[in-house]
Amino acid sequence: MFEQVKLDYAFADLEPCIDTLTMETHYGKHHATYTANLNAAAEKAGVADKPIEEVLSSLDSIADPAVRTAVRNNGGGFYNHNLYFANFSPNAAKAAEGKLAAQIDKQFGSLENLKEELTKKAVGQFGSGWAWLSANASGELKVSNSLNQDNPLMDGEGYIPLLALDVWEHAYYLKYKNLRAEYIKAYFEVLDWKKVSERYESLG
Ligand code: MN3
Repeated sequence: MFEQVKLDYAFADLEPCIDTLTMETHYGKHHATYTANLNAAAEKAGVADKPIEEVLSSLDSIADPAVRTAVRNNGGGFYNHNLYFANFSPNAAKAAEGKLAAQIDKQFGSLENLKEELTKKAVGQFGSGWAWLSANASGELKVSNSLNQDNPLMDGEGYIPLLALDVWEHAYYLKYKNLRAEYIKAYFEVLDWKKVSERYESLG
């Protein structure tokens, strides 16, 4: 049984950056639906007892194409949103810490440069999708984007997501309408770099 991440903040706590109605709809409806649909599809695929990371890294092992697509879309939707919501905080740390801070400086020069790269990928994602910061087993960072509910686990390159930036319209349309770039700025106001830094350390 796959379960939605429990939030350590209330829906209203991310105001005004992420509004309450969007949180209620996004977590309570969209994410809940992906999770329910994943549980049904994973049962059919015989992967309900596996860790989600393993399921998404080995989609080719699901023989039935329709079931495989259902696991890909809903499993992605489940995993991606768990990471997206878990990384928010009303008291978000605005700077990376420890090993992650050092690696960001090494590869990108500064956190501001990294945020610019992420913003470019997020703004440039045509249609629905995500922007990502991921790390591989050597600790190297990578910025990327993906279509629909796909994520770096599905690429088979050994990168594990640290940060997930949802650019589906449902993530921002109620408040920001067509202004995706405004939403992305607001996203960074409530993205907790302490949580992202801890996640990086936990992988290493
Ligand atoms: Mn979403």
